[in-house]
Amino acid sequence: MATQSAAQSTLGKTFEATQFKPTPNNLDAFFMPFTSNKAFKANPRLFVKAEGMHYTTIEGRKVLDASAGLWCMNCGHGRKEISEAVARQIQEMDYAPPFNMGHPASFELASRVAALLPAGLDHVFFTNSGSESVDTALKIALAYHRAKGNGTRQKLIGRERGYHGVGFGGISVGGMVNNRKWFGNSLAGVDHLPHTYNVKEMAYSKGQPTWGAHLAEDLERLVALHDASNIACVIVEPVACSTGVLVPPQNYLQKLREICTKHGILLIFDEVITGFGRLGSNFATDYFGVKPDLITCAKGLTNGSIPMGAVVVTKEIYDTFLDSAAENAIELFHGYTYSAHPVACAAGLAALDIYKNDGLFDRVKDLSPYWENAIHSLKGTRHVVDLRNLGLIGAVELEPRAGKPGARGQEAFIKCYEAGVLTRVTGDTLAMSPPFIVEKSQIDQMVSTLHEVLTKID
Ligand code: PXG
Repeated sequence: MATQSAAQSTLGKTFEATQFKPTPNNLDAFFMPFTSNKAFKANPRLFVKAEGMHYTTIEGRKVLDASAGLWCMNCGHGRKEISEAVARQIQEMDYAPPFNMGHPASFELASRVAALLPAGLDHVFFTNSGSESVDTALKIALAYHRAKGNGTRQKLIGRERGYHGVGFGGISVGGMVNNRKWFGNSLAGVDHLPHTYNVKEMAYSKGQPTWGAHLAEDLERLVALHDASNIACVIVEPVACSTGVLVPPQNYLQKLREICTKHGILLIFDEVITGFGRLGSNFATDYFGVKPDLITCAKGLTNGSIPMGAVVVTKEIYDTFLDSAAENAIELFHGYTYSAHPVACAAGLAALDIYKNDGLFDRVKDLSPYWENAIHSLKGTRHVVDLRNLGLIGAVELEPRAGKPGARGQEAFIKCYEAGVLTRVTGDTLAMSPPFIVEKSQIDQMVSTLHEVLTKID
C-alpha cells in the first residue's frame, strides 16, 4: 500500500522521467493488449516523450523509432501542425453527432481521402480503427449484394496469415491461429485462400517475388466449391505486414482482381498499413495498379495521433445503397458514436497537409532503393534465413530456436530496444517500417544495431 500511495502522489505531479519508479503495484491495473503482462510488468519499457524519429524512455534514454509506433506515425512524432489543429478543433467544437447531423471537416476529409484514390473509389465511411474499418467493409459487402437482390452472396473469403484486426469479422477472415483459436467459432461461412509465402522459392527476394502468382488461382477452387452465387467478397492485405511482411508475388493481385471480376465477387484491399504512402504511392492500389472495390484504412490517416479509420467504396457501391433505399430512409444501418469525430477529422486534415506539403510519399519512393539495399545487407548475418522489403517496409526473418518458436525473435527485439532501436516482432520475424522522415544515417543505425544484436544473441 505504501508503494501505491507513493506512486499515486508521483503521478499527481508533472514528473521528471527519472523520478518515476515503476512498481508492480502501479502497473497492475492495466490489462495490456497483445503483450505478456507478466514479462512486461517484471521489466517495464515505458515511453514518456516522442519527437521526430525518436521516443524518450522513462529513464531518459532516446530510442530510434524503426516501426513508426505501430506502423502509424508516417510523418514522425510531435508534429505541431497536428497538435495545433487538434487543439483548435477541440476548443471550437469538441463533438458533433454523426447520425442525422454533420460538421464541415468530415465532408472535407472524405473528399481529400477520395482525391488520393483512383477515380471511382470515391465515397468514404469513417470509423475509429482498422478493426472497425474491416468489419464495416465486410458488412457493406454483404448489404451491397442483398441490395442488388443477390442476398445469397454471404461467404467471406480471407487468406491464411492475413491480419484484419480483432473484431469478430476481422479474426474470422484473418489467418492467425492465436488470434482465432481462443474465441470460439467466430463467423460462419468463411473460407481462406492460401498465404503467398514460400521460403524455398522466395528467400531473399528484393521487392516482389517472381514466384507465386498462381496462388491466386486458388480462388477458382473456392468458387468451384461454394459457387460464386454464395460468395460476397475477398479481403486481402496487398502486403501482409503483421505476419512477417509477406510481399505479394508479381501479378498475384492482378490475378485475384481478374477472378473476382469474372465471378462478381467484391475485392477488398485492407490498406490499414499500406495506405497513406508506405509504398511510396498514395495507396497500394496505385503501387500495384490493381483497383479493388473497397479499401480499408486507418493508422496513417491521422498520423496515428487520434484514433480514426475509414472505408472507401466505389461509386457503384454507394449508388446501389442510395438507389435501393426508400425515399428518406436510412441507406446503411451502421455507424459509430465517433464516426467522423471532429477532433479526428482535424488531425486527419492536418496529416494530409503534411504528406502533401513535405512531399513525404515521394520521399518514400526516393528512399526505397536505399532501404532495400540496407535490409539486404543483413544477408549472411547470424540467424538470418530471409530478408523481405517493399517501399519503406522491411523484415528480417530469423531461424527459430529448436522447440522454442518466437524466443529468438523476442530476445532480438528486446536487445534492439536496449541498444536504442524500436523494431516490431512477430514470431521470429523482426519488422521495420520507419516514419517517412527517416534519414539514411538512421537507416544505417537500424541495420547496424540489428547486425550487432544478432551477432551477440544465441
Ligand atoms: N488491418 C490491418 C492490415 C492491420 O495491419 C488492422 C487491420 C487493425 O487495426 P486496429 O487499428 O484495429 O489495430 C491492422 C492493424 C504489428 C501490428 O505489429 C499491426 C497492426 C496493429 C498492431 C500491431 O504487426 N495492424
